[in-house]
Amino acid sequence: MIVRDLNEAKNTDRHVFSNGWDSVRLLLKSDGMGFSFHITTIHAGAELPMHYKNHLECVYCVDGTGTIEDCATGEIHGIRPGVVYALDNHDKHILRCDADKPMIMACVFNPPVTGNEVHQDDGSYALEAEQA
Ligand code: 9YT
Repeated sequence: MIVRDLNEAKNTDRHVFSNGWDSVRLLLKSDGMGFSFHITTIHAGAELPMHYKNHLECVYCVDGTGTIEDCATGEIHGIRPGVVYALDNHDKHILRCDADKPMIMACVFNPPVTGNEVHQDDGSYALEAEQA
């Protein structure tokens, strides 16, 4: 059994920081679950274009508000606590966080991330095999 505490994982090597977001990877590929599980904070006012070509991702909003734009259709969906979105078609999207406070998101990735991924220019994470 694996038991971890978000507050203890903060500011360790499980906690990655990037432009407009930071993420605590509570479960990684090395944990052997077949998926990874992250608690991601989207910073207030952030606008994040993303395209996970190599991964499926599901995201549940725990706190904060914003929108997700489906780049294929132009459709914009409200994000608020209780809303989940699943990128079942590797959907290219833009996540926007309202300016007043951050969004706290629980994210699952399949296949699991290893912990070292950074966004590539096209908004994706490389598959492990593709990484140098
Ligand atoms: C909501 C969102 O941005 N999910 C992506 C996960 C996060 N960027 C991470 O942990 O890499």
